[in-house]
Amino acid sequence: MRTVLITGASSGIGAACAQVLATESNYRLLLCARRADRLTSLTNEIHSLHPNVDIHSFTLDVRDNAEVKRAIASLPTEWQNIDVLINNAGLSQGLDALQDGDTDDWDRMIDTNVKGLLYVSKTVIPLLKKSTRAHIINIGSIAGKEVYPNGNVYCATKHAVDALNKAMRIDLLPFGIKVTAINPGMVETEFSEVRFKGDKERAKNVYAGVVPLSGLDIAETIRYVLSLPAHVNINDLLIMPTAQATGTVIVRN
Ligand code: NDP
Ligand code: 8X3
Repeated sequence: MRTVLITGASSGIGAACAQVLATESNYRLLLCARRADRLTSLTNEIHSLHPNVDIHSFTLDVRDNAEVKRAIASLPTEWQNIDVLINNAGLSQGLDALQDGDTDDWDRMIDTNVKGLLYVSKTVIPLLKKSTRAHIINIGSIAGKEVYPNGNVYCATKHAVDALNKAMRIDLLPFGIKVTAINPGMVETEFSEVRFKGDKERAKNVYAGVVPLSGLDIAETIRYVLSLPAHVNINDLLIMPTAQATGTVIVRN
């Protein structure tokens, strides 16, 4: 049995990871995000399909280092044996040229995507070191592989995730902890609604005329990555909708 901690489990890719891993008999799920009501309904939904899956959820804002430390330290003893960390919590805010950007948006992205990922990793690594099948999955992005117009700070945060993934792979090697980056292209989740601050019409247009990836597509990939034998690790994986070649080269019907 492996215990998986998923950050940002209340929506999109994180919630899909919980749903997919719940279909296997060898995972216990530790789910966190800021929205408690979402975590409760996800837990109920999973339990209605898979009543035997062990789930523990807790609220967490990954930007708050003290809260991260407190939340992990106060997990019930039986949930302290974490084997897998999925660093998924993240967001984009705005899509403006750098010179027009909102510095509060920059802070939110850097604090969540970079500093939050670091705080959670630093706190959980001592627990992972005790596991014989430890694995960190970092959710990067195509935005961590290239820069697209107006993507500036979001792209910078995902380039940082790319660098941190490589750094973890090196620094955690002596402990046998696997480290994998999953870098998706366009995935239809609440991501664009968050980026455009609730403008549903603008968010919907991002996916107009294409079949984007779904959270489940990414979760199925993660299920595969986690299922590989102990001696095999996927370091870095770029996964795109068939209709998308790069961040901006997209064929729309
Ligand atoms: P969603 O907006 O659907 O989900 C984002 C999740 O992150 C939510 O569960 C949210 O929970 C959580 N989150 C945001 N801020 C915080 C915080 N401060 N503390 C804790 N949790 C937080 O988007 P996605 O599922 O698409 O995004 C998941 C990851 O995938 C992100 O890292 C994103 O950058 C990345 N990604 C997304 C792509 C896409 O096209 N959708 C493509 C490539 C990468 P809550 O609000 O309840 O805290
Ligand atoms: C999310 C995908 O293309 O908006 O990381 O950067 S994109």
